[in-house]
Amino acid sequence: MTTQSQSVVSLADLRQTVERLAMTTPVTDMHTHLYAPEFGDLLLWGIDELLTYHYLISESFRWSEEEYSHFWSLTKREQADWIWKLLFIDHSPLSEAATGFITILKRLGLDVSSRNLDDYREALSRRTVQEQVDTVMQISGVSKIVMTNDPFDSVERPVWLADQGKSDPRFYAALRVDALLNDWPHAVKELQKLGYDVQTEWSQRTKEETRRFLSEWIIRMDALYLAVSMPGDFVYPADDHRSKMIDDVMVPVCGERNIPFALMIGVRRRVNPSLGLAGDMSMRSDVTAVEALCRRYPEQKFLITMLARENQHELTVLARKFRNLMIFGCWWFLHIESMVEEMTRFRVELLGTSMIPQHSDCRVFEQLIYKWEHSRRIIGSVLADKYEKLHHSGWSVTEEEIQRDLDDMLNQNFWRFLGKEHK
Ligand code: HDL
Ligand code: ZN
Repeated sequence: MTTQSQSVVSLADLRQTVERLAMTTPVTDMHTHLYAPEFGDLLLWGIDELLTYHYLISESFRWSEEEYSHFWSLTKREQADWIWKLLFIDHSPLSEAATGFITILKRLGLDVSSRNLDDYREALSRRTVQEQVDTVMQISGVSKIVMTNDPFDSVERPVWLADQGKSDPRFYAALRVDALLNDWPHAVKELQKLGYDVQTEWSQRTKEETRRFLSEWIIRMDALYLAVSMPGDFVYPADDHRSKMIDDVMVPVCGERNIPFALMIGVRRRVNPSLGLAGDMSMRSDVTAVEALCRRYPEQKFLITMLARENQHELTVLARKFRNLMIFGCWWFLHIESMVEEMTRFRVELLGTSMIPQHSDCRVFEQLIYKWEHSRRIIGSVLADKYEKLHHSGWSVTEEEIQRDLDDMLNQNFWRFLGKEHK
């Protein structure tokens, strides 16, 4: 029952109320590649980092016969100048990532019409990193940021070992361990360097020591979840290393630590090695692997996102079957307006508000501004359609109910899934 203090929203006010709340509800961004300022140079920000985002690098090469090696020999500023000319001056910035850069300039109050890159650089050079972090989080409405944290990263590891990783309460850790699953020989060398008694052979000792590694780092980071990205050829169960690592190590440790296991499935790494990070591709994956995991481990919570558009509807239907499956985000090549619209609409139609519609995947701090503005607008528009349809059937909602639904999708579904509901 709606209480007296909660008046229903009229049809005339419904759309603008939903869209206002969608644009302003604070967000927990549950998967990013951002870092708290305590991580120093790992935190990327500013005009030249924004322009050399790997999405823009790959788009730029479509307009150029430039040797890849020559581009990589340029300074970051020279690379940014090259990308700016190709994607913004010689051709209109119509792609999601290019338009996003313009959205950032606008929302930072810069004179977009000047098209003067040095003016933009100069304006940001007057800010400190702390000021920029605070400004961007305020503009984007992102209140909590989950990082991607890799103990094998030699720059990041010392920050954690010096117990500096958790200084800023707005930033949370996710323990990312792709190599354990996808490059075990390399992982063995790294683990041995860190003092863990592991061998390539899958011995009892190796399992115990790998579990110890994960437990120690989950505790050190206070990691909210364990995360891996998986190639599209991931099958489960299988008589292979990945299934052994998942069954003998990762699921048991997540169970002991009571944290979700996040699998991001569908990448095909380095299809064009000359592009570096920009050279990865998506590929169709096997949703039955997720089904098998959710069924085999009903007490284990799984955060799942998949990279191929072709997998999205089936994954959403699967989420109807398993309450320990929380699907999240429009990942990477799906973080474009047409796919966010398509995926959000059928996710709401199949799951209501019991899913996490978006994460940003940001690598450069100011990207929060466009990735969330563009997504909020679409999420708001989809929800407004659905509330209007309800209204025409006689079910009117209050502003508090709309706010609750948005807070569920943009915050509480994540924290509740972790067993850490935030009020
Ligand atoms: O593996 C991942 O987490 C992906 O998000 C990659 O980092 C990818 O390069 C990316 O930045 N996507 O947005
Ligand atoms: Zn990512």
